[in-house]
Amino acid sequence: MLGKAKTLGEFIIENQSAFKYTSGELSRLINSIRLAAKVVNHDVNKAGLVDIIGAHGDKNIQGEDQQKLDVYANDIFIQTLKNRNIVCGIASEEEDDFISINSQDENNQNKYVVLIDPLDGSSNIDVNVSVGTIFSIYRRVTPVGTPVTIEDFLQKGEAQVAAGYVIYGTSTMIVYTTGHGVNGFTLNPAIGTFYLSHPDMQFSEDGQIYSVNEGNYVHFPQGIKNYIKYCQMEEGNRPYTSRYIGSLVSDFHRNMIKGGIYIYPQTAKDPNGKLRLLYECNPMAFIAEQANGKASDGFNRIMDIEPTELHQRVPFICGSKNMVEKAEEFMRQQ
Ligand code: P6P
Repeated sequence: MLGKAKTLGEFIIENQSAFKYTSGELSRLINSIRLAAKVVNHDVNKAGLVDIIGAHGDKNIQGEDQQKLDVYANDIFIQTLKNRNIVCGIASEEEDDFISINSQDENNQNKYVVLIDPLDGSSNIDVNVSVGTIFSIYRRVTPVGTPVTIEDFLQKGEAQVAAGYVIYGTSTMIVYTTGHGVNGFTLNPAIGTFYLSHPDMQFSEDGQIYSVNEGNYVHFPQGIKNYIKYCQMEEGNRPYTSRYIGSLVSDFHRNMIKGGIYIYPQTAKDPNGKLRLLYECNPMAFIAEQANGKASDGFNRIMDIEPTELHQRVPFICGSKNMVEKAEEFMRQQ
Protein backbone atom coordinates (compact mmCIF):
# COMPACT_ATOMS: atom_id res chain seq x y z
CA MET A 1 0.00 0.00 0.00
CA LEU A 2 2.57 2.55 1.10
CA GLY A 3 4.75 2.08 -1.96
CA LYS A 4 1.98 2.57 -4.54
CA ALA A 5 -0.62 4.88 -3.02
CA LYS A 6 -0.29 8.59 -3.72
CA THR A 7 0.05 10.90 -0.73
CA LEU A 8 -2.27 13.87 -0.23
CA GLY A 9 0.69 16.17 -0.85
CA GLU A 10 1.49 14.52 -4.18
CA PHE A 11 -2.20 14.59 -5.16
CA ILE A 12 -2.46 18.32 -4.43
CA ILE A 13 0.65 19.10 -6.50
CA GLU A 14 -0.55 16.92 -9.39
CA ASN A 15 -3.95 18.65 -9.39
CA GLN A 16 -2.56 22.14 -8.88
CA SER A 17 -3.22 23.08 -12.47
CA ALA A 18 -6.93 22.34 -12.00
CA PHE A 19 -7.19 25.10 -9.39
CA LYS A 20 -8.05 28.00 -11.63
CA TYR A 21 -6.82 31.52 -10.88
CA THR A 22 -4.68 30.58 -7.92
CA SER A 23 -0.98 30.83 -7.30
CA GLY A 24 -0.91 27.74 -5.14
CA GLU A 25 -2.82 29.42 -2.30
CA LEU A 26 -5.64 26.88 -2.45
CA SER A 27 -3.10 24.06 -2.35
CA ARG A 28 -1.43 25.64 0.65
CA LEU A 29 -4.85 26.08 2.25
CA ILE A 30 -5.72 22.39 1.83
CA ASN A 31 -2.27 21.55 3.20
CA SER A 32 -2.82 23.69 6.30
CA ILE A 33 -6.16 21.93 6.91
CA ARG A 34 -4.28 18.63 6.62
CA LEU A 35 -1.82 19.75 9.30
CA ALA A 36 -4.55 20.95 11.67
CA ALA A 37 -6.44 17.69 11.13
CA LYS A 38 -3.41 15.70 12.24
CA VAL A 39 -3.07 17.77 15.41
CA VAL A 40 -6.77 17.47 16.29
CA ASN A 41 -6.74 13.77 15.43
CA HIS A 42 -3.92 13.22 17.91
CA ASP A 43 -5.98 14.77 20.69
CA VAL A 44 -9.33 13.24 19.70
CA ASN A 45 -7.68 9.83 19.85
CA LYS A 46 -6.43 10.34 23.39
CA ALA A 47 -9.39 12.40 24.60
CA GLY A 48 -10.36 9.71 27.08
CA LEU A 49 -6.95 9.81 28.72
CA VAL A 50 -6.46 13.48 29.41
CA ASP A 51 -8.70 16.14 30.82
CA ILE A 52 -9.93 17.27 27.43
CA ILE A 53 -13.37 15.73 27.25
CA GLY A 54 -16.51 16.93 28.87
CA ALA A 55 -18.09 20.35 28.93
CA HIS A 56 -15.96 23.46 28.61
CA GLY A 57 -18.39 25.32 30.81
CA ASP A 58 -19.34 27.88 28.14
CA LYS A 59 -22.09 27.89 25.53
CA ASN A 60 -21.63 28.75 21.83
CA ILE A 61 -23.85 31.18 19.96
CA GLN A 62 -26.21 28.31 19.31
CA GLY A 63 -26.68 28.05 23.08
CA GLU A 64 -25.05 24.61 23.01
CA ASP A 65 -22.67 23.53 25.74
CA GLN A 66 -19.18 23.77 24.29
CA GLN A 67 -17.19 20.59 24.76
CA LYS A 68 -13.54 21.12 25.67
CA LEU A 69 -12.50 19.43 22.46
CA ASP A 70 -14.82 21.70 20.42
CA VAL A 71 -12.96 24.74 21.72
CA TYR A 72 -9.60 23.04 21.33
CA ALA A 73 -10.25 21.99 17.72
CA ASN A 74 -11.54 25.48 16.94
CA ASP A 75 -8.35 27.05 18.29
CA ILE A 76 -6.13 24.62 16.38
CA PHE A 77 -7.79 25.25 13.00
CA ILE A 78 -7.92 29.02 13.50
CA GLN A 79 -4.30 29.27 14.67
CA THR A 80 -3.04 27.00 11.86
CA LEU A 81 -4.82 29.09 9.23
CA LYS A 82 -3.76 32.39 10.83
CA ASN A 83 -0.09 31.40 11.18
CA ARG A 84 0.22 30.46 7.53
CA ASN A 85 -1.19 33.75 6.35
CA ILE A 86 -3.25 32.06 3.66
CA VAL A 87 -6.82 33.25 4.27
CA CYS A 88 -8.26 36.71 4.92
CA GLY A 89 -11.16 35.54 7.08
CA ILE A 90 -12.61 32.60 9.03
CA ALA A 91 -16.12 31.85 10.29
CA SER A 92 -16.65 29.03 12.77
CA GLU A 93 -19.55 27.38 14.52
CA GLU A 94 -17.69 28.15 17.77
CA GLU A 95 -17.28 31.88 17.05
CA ASP A 96 -20.16 34.35 17.33
CA ASP A 97 -18.83 36.51 14.48
CA PHE A 98 -16.39 35.99 11.60
CA ILE A 99 -12.68 36.60 12.22
CA SER A 100 -10.67 38.91 9.96
CA ILE A 101 -7.14 37.66 9.36
CA ASN A 102 -5.10 40.82 8.66
CA SER A 103 -7.58 41.70 5.94
CA GLN A 104 -7.40 45.39 6.87
CA ASP A 105 -3.74 45.30 5.77
CA GLU A 106 -3.77 46.69 2.22
CA ASN A 107 -0.79 44.47 1.44
CA ASN A 108 -2.82 41.39 2.33
CA GLN A 109 -3.46 39.75 -1.03
CA ASN A 110 -5.09 36.61 0.47
CA LYS A 111 -8.33 35.96 -1.35
CA TYR A 112 -9.90 32.95 0.39
CA VAL A 113 -12.24 32.72 3.35
CA VAL A 114 -12.89 29.50 5.28
CA LEU A 115 -16.08 28.51 7.12
CA ILE A 116 -15.68 25.61 9.53
CA ASP A 117 -17.41 23.35 11.97
CA PRO A 118 -14.27 22.39 13.87
CA LEU A 119 -15.69 19.36 15.63
CA ASP A 120 -19.10 18.21 14.46
CA GLY A 121 -20.84 15.64 16.62
CA SER A 122 -18.61 16.43 19.59
CA SER A 123 -21.24 15.27 22.07
CA ASN A 124 -20.20 11.80 20.89
CA ILE A 125 -16.60 12.22 22.06
CA ASP A 126 -17.37 11.03 25.60
CA VAL A 127 -18.91 7.82 24.26
CA ASN A 128 -16.10 7.14 21.78
CA VAL A 129 -18.19 7.61 18.65
CA SER A 130 -16.50 9.08 15.57
CA VAL A 131 -16.70 12.84 15.01
CA GLY A 132 -15.58 15.16 12.25
CA THR A 133 -14.42 18.55 11.04
CA ILE A 134 -16.29 20.18 8.14
CA PHE A 135 -14.82 23.01 6.04
CA SER A 136 -16.02 25.22 3.21
CA ILE A 137 -13.81 27.54 1.15
CA TYR A 138 -14.82 30.60 -0.92
CA ARG A 139 -13.01 33.30 -2.81
CA ARG A 140 -13.75 36.64 -1.10
CA VAL A 141 -16.15 38.94 -2.99
CA THR A 142 -14.83 42.23 -1.57
CA PRO A 143 -11.55 43.70 -2.95
CA VAL A 144 -8.29 42.24 -1.62
CA GLY A 145 -6.49 44.61 0.72
CA THR A 146 -9.77 45.79 2.27
CA PRO A 147 -11.31 44.42 5.48
CA VAL A 148 -13.44 41.31 4.93
CA THR A 149 -17.14 41.87 5.47
CA ILE A 150 -20.08 39.57 6.22
CA GLU A 151 -20.86 39.41 2.49
CA ASP A 152 -17.60 37.52 1.97
CA PHE A 153 -19.18 34.75 4.09
CA LEU A 154 -22.85 34.96 3.09
CA GLN A 155 -22.28 33.40 -0.32
CA LYS A 156 -24.44 30.69 -1.93
CA GLY A 157 -23.03 27.18 -1.71
CA GLU A 158 -22.76 27.23 -5.49
CA ALA A 159 -19.83 29.67 -5.15
CA GLN A 160 -17.63 27.33 -3.06
CA VAL A 161 -14.18 26.67 -4.53
CA ALA A 162 -13.51 23.71 -2.22
CA ALA A 163 -15.17 21.78 0.61
CA GLY A 164 -14.37 18.74 2.67
CA TYR A 165 -14.46 16.93 5.95
CA VAL A 166 -12.12 15.11 8.28
CA ILE A 167 -13.56 12.02 9.94
CA TYR A 168 -11.87 10.96 13.19
CA GLY A 169 -13.09 7.37 13.17
CA THR A 170 -11.66 3.87 13.20
CA SER A 171 -9.24 5.51 10.83
CA THR A 172 -8.79 9.21 10.21
CA MET A 173 -9.66 10.42 6.72
CA ILE A 174 -9.79 13.66 4.77
CA VAL A 175 -12.45 13.70 2.04
CA TYR A 176 -12.63 16.82 -0.13
CA THR A 177 -13.53 18.31 -3.48
CA THR A 178 -12.33 21.33 -5.46
CA GLY A 179 -15.10 20.87 -8.02
CA HIS A 180 -13.34 18.04 -9.85
CA GLY A 181 -14.85 15.01 -8.10
CA VAL A 182 -14.39 13.73 -4.53
CA ASN A 183 -11.31 11.95 -3.20
CA GLY A 184 -10.65 10.34 0.17
CA PHE A 185 -7.29 10.13 1.94
CA THR A 186 -6.55 7.88 4.91
CA LEU A 187 -3.99 8.78 7.57
CA ASN A 188 -1.22 6.32 8.29
CA PRO A 189 -0.69 7.36 11.93
CA ALA A 190 2.63 5.57 12.10
CA ILE A 191 4.18 8.10 9.76
CA GLY A 192 1.61 10.93 9.86
CA THR A 193 0.91 10.80 6.13
CA PHE A 194 -2.46 10.81 4.36
CA TYR A 195 -2.65 8.38 1.41
CA LEU A 196 -5.19 8.39 -1.44
CA SER A 197 -7.37 5.45 -0.38
CA HIS A 198 -10.75 6.34 -1.95
CA PRO A 199 -10.28 7.88 -5.42
CA ASP A 200 -13.33 9.35 -7.19
CA MET A 201 -15.93 8.65 -4.46
CA GLN A 202 -19.51 8.41 -5.74
CA PHE A 203 -22.96 7.98 -4.23
CA SER A 204 -24.89 5.13 -5.87
CA GLU A 205 -28.05 6.47 -7.54
CA ASP A 206 -30.06 4.38 -5.08
CA GLY A 207 -29.44 3.01 -1.63
CA GLN A 208 -31.09 1.11 1.16
CA ILE A 209 -30.00 3.03 4.25
CA TYR A 210 -31.90 5.93 5.76
CA SER A 211 -30.43 8.05 8.55
CA VAL A 212 -32.78 10.17 10.67
CA ASN A 213 -33.39 10.70 14.38
CA GLU A 214 -36.79 9.02 14.55
CA GLY A 215 -37.15 10.20 18.14
CA ASN A 216 -38.30 13.49 16.60
CA TYR A 217 -40.86 11.75 14.36
CA VAL A 218 -43.93 13.37 15.90
CA HIS A 219 -42.55 16.83 15.05
CA PHE A 220 -41.53 16.04 11.45
CA PRO A 221 -43.37 17.59 8.49
CA GLN A 222 -46.00 15.17 7.15
CA GLY A 223 -43.98 14.66 3.95
CA ILE A 224 -41.01 13.35 5.95
CA LYS A 225 -43.28 11.15 8.05
CA ASN A 226 -44.72 9.70 4.82
CA TYR A 227 -41.22 9.16 3.39
CA ILE A 228 -40.09 7.32 6.55
CA LYS A 229 -43.15 5.08 6.33
CA TYR A 230 -42.25 4.48 2.66
CA CYS A 231 -38.74 3.39 3.75
CA GLN A 232 -40.26 0.97 6.26
CA MET A 233 -42.82 -0.61 3.91
CA GLU A 234 -42.44 -4.25 2.77
CA GLU A 235 -42.29 -3.63 -0.98
CA GLY A 236 -39.66 -4.23 -3.67
CA ASN A 237 -36.21 -3.69 -2.11
CA ARG A 238 -37.77 -2.21 1.05
CA PRO A 239 -37.87 -2.02 4.03
CA TYR A 240 -34.58 -0.09 4.06
CA THR A 241 -32.10 -0.30 6.92
CA SER A 242 -32.15 2.47 9.55
CA ARG A 243 -28.69 3.66 10.60
CA TYR A 244 -28.20 6.87 12.64
CA ILE A 245 -24.88 7.57 14.36
CA GLY A 246 -25.74 11.10 15.48
CA SER A 247 -22.62 12.44 13.79
CA LEU A 248 -23.33 14.04 10.40
CA VAL A 249 -19.86 13.35 9.00
CA SER A 250 -20.06 9.66 9.95
CA ASP A 251 -23.60 9.12 8.63
CA PHE A 252 -22.78 11.02 5.43
CA HIS A 253 -19.51 9.11 4.91
CA ARG A 254 -21.15 5.71 5.36
CA ASN A 255 -24.02 6.66 3.03
CA MET A 256 -21.57 7.86 0.35
CA ILE A 257 -19.73 4.53 0.48
CA LYS A 258 -22.77 2.24 0.84
CA GLY A 259 -25.59 4.34 -0.66
CA GLY A 260 -28.22 6.02 1.48
CA ILE A 261 -29.96 9.19 2.61
CA TYR A 262 -29.46 11.47 5.63
CA ILE A 263 -32.36 13.61 6.81
CA TYR A 264 -32.46 16.35 9.44
CA PRO A 265 -35.83 18.04 8.89
CA GLN A 266 -37.64 20.74 10.76
CA THR A 267 -38.54 19.72 14.33
CA ALA A 268 -40.41 21.42 17.18
CA LYS A 269 -37.08 22.29 18.83
CA ASP A 270 -35.50 23.39 15.54
CA PRO A 271 -38.27 24.77 13.29
CA ASN A 272 -35.66 25.60 10.61
CA GLY A 273 -33.84 22.32 11.06
CA LYS A 274 -30.75 21.88 13.26
CA LEU A 275 -27.88 21.89 10.79
CA ARG A 276 -26.18 25.14 9.78
CA LEU A 277 -26.26 26.15 6.15
CA LEU A 278 -22.83 27.73 5.80
CA TYR A 279 -20.44 25.32 7.51
CA GLU A 280 -22.36 22.03 7.54
CA CYS A 281 -24.97 21.81 4.77
CA ASN A 282 -23.23 23.73 1.96
CA PRO A 283 -19.90 21.88 2.19
CA MET A 284 -21.63 18.48 2.48
CA ALA A 285 -23.92 19.45 -0.42
CA PHE A 286 -20.91 20.38 -2.60
CA ILE A 287 -19.30 17.01 -1.83
CA ALA A 288 -22.61 15.17 -2.41
CA GLU A 289 -23.20 16.77 -5.82
CA GLN A 290 -19.58 16.19 -6.87
CA ALA A 291 -20.13 12.53 -5.93
CA ASN A 292 -23.27 12.18 -8.08
CA GLY A 293 -25.57 12.68 -5.06
CA LYS A 294 -28.07 15.39 -4.19
CA ALA A 295 -28.72 17.83 -1.31
CA SER A 296 -31.98 19.66 -0.69
CA ASP A 297 -33.98 21.36 2.04
CA GLY A 298 -36.95 19.30 0.86
CA PHE A 299 -37.91 21.78 -1.84
CA ASN A 300 -34.77 23.70 -2.93
CA ARG A 301 -31.21 22.75 -3.89
CA ILE A 302 -29.11 23.52 -0.80
CA MET A 303 -26.40 25.27 -2.84
CA ASP A 304 -28.97 27.68 -4.34
CA ILE A 305 -30.11 29.01 -0.95
CA GLU A 306 -29.24 32.70 -0.50
CA PRO A 307 -27.68 32.94 3.00
CA THR A 308 -28.93 35.71 5.32
CA GLU A 309 -27.14 34.93 8.59
CA LEU A 310 -23.81 33.36 9.53
CA HIS A 311 -25.32 30.65 11.75
CA GLN A 312 -28.61 30.11 9.99
CA ARG A 313 -30.10 26.64 10.02
CA VAL A 314 -31.86 24.79 7.19
CA PRO A 315 -33.63 21.45 6.87
CA PHE A 316 -31.20 19.00 5.23
CA ILE A 317 -31.88 15.96 3.02
CA CYS A 318 -28.75 14.58 1.38
CA GLY A 319 -27.43 11.42 -0.26
CA SER A 320 -28.25 9.06 -3.14
CA LYS A 321 -30.01 11.04 -5.84
CA ASN A 322 -33.06 8.81 -6.30
CA MET A 323 -33.66 8.63 -2.54
CA VAL A 324 -33.46 12.42 -2.12
CA GLU A 325 -35.82 12.91 -5.07
CA LYS A 326 -38.29 10.45 -3.53
CA ALA A 327 -38.23 12.34 -0.24
CA GLU A 328 -38.76 15.63 -2.15
CA GLU A 329 -41.74 14.00 -3.93
CA PHE A 330 -43.33 13.23 -0.54
CA MET A 331 -42.60 16.79 0.63
CA ARG A 332 -44.36 18.22 -2.45
CA GLN A 333 -47.38 15.97 -1.88
CA GLN A 334 -47.84 16.82 1.82
P1 P6P B 1 -29.64 14.92 17.11
C1 P6P B 1 -24.23 16.89 15.86
O1 P6P B 1 -24.62 17.74 16.94
C2 P6P B 1 -25.10 17.25 14.68
O2 P6P B 1 -24.87 18.58 14.33
C3 P6P B 1 -24.83 16.31 13.51
O3 P6P B 1 -23.50 15.92 13.45
C4 P6P B 1 -25.74 15.13 13.80
O4 P6P B 1 -26.15 14.43 12.63
C5 P6P B 1 -26.95 15.81 14.48
O5 P6P B 1 -26.48 17.04 15.02
C6 P6P B 1 -27.49 14.96 15.60
O6 P6P B 1 -28.59 15.67 16.16
O7 P6P B 1 -30.69 15.96 17.41
O8 P6P B 1 -30.22 13.77 16.30
O9 P6P B 1 -28.85 14.43 18.30
